[in-house]
Amino acid sequence: MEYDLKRIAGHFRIEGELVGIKTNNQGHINNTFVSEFETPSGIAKYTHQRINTNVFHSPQEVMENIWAVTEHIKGVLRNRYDDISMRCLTVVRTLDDKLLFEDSDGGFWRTYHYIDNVTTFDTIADQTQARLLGEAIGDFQLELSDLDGSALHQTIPHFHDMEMRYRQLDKSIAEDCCGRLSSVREEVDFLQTNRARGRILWDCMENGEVPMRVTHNDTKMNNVLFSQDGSEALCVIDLDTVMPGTILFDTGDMIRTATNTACEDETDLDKVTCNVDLHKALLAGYRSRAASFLTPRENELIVESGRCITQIMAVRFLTDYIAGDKYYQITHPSHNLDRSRTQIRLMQDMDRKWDVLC
Ligand code: GN1
Ligand code: MG
Repeated sequence: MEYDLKRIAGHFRIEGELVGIKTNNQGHINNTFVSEFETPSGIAKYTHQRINTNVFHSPQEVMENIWAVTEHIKGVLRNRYDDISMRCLTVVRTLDDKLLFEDSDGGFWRTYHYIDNVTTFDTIADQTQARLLGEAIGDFQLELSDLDGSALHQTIPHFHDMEMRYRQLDKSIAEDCCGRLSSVREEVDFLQTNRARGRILWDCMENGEVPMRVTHNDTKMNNVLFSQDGSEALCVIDLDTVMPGTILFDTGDMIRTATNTACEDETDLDKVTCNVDLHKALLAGYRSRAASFLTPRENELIVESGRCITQIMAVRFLTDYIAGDKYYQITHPSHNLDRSRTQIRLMQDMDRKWDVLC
C-alpha cells in the first residue's frame, strides 16, 4: 500500500522542509519509515510508523503506555546525563497535541525522533557485548522498577500466556488451512512434548510467586541501540508491548536472541547454538543491575525464562506458518517455518547444555 507520507508527516510537530523519506523493513509487525527534514540547524530525522491494528487493537492505549514509560525513564536519566536524546525514545506529538494521527483510511500513525549514528546487532560479537546488553536490559527494568505497572494498559492480553499460544497452535493444526501440517509433524511433536513445562512463567505470575512489574515484552537484542563502535548500549527501543507482566519475559527474550549464535531465521540449523560463554556474560551483566530489585524466585527462574521464551516463539512462528502467515511479515513462503525451526534447535541445544547454563 502506498501512503502519502509527506501529508502524514505534516500532521506532526516537526520543523523544517521535508527532503526525503525511506522505508525501514526491520520489524515484523508495523510499517516504518524514516524521514529527513532540513532545518536551519541541520538535518533532523524522524521515524514514522503505521501501527498494525490487527496486532494492536487499541493504538491509543499503546501510545499512552509508551508515553508513560518514556516520561518516567527520562525523569530518571536526566539526573544522570546531560544529554539524554540518544538514551530514550522521544514521542513527537501531532499538531493538535495528540499521540497519534488517524489517516482517512483509518490508519494510526505515530512519530518519534530518529536516533541517529547508532547500530543494532542480530547476533552478539563477544562476551563484552553480551555483558553490555545484559546491563542495558537490567538498567531498563531498574529505571521502571518504581513505576506502578497497574497504571499501564494490557494492550495485548495474554501475550506471553503459553497455554493460550498452544491453543492457537491446536486450532491451526485442526484447521490445517494450507495443507502444511504433514510437513511439520516433527516440530509439532517436539513442541507438544514440551507443553506443560513451558507454562511455568505464566503460572508463577498468575499465582503471585513472582511480582507483576512493568515489562517490555520484546527485548530481542536488535531492540537495543548501541553506539556505532559497539562500546556502549544506549537505548532500549520498540516499546509497543510495554505492559504489566513479569520481568522474566524480558530476561527470556534477551537470552533467546543474545545467546543464539545464528539469526532468528537462519536456514542452516547447524549454525544455531546457545553459546554458554555469552550466556554467562549476559546474565552477569543483567544481574549486576537487577540485583537490587530481583526476588529470589525471579532470580531462580532466569535460565528457565530463556528456554520458555524461545519455546513460545517456536510455537507462535509454527502456528503462523500452519495458519498461512497471517501475523508476521515474511519475505519467503517458509520464513515462519525457518524461524520456528531455529527456536526449536536453540531449545534442544539449551537442553544439552542445561547443567552448565544453570
Ligand atoms: C515481533 O515486530 P517485532 O519484530 O519487534 C513480535 C514479538 C516477537 C518478535 C520476534 C507484537 O516483534 O513478540 O518476539 O516479533 N511482536 C508482537 O522476532 O507480536
Ligand atoms: Mg516489537
